[in-house]
Amino acid sequence: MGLEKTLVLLKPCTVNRGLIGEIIGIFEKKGLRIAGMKMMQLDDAILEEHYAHLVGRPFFPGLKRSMMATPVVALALEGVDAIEVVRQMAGPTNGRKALPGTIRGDYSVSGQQNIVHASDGPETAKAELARFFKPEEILEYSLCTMGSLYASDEY
Ligand code: IDP
Ligand code: MG
Repeated sequence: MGLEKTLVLLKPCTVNRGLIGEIIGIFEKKGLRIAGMKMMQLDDAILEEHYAHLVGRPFFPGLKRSMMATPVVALALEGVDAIEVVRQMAGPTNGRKALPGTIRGDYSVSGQQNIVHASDGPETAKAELARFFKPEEILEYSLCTMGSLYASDEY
């Protein structure tokens, strides 16, 4: 337990479908703090690093194209256990398998065009936040609602 930060990318499918505000709103309503937020155009280099575990896969060129189709919105989200909380909110990779109630389950019918990227563990969260944000772009303010979001011994 403890406050953690995690990286979310709103993918180009989300930008194209006009869902930026709606998806950010889901994270806000959950009670996560937006510590960083920006739009950026991804390129080959950053995607080959970000999806290094998929570079050899046959779908990688298509995945890369889809991730460069428009800018993405990068979010640094903070909360207690935020890495796991956000992964659970995203749901499984394939939107057809993801349960209703998850972001992918509610907004995606695709194994690729699946609305969000979310860091999958503490090491990846750290590396991915550093990949997409300069240190000064992650802002350390505190929400005045903390006492309504958590019990005092939870954070
Ligand atoms: P994750 O996003 O749920 O962590 P990963 O396995 O890390 O899933 O894959 C990264 C992204 O690559 C997925 O979100 C999806 O957009 C894409 N992807 C994964 N597997 C496939 C596939 O079999 N076909 C097409 N795209 C895929
Ligand atoms: Mg992944």
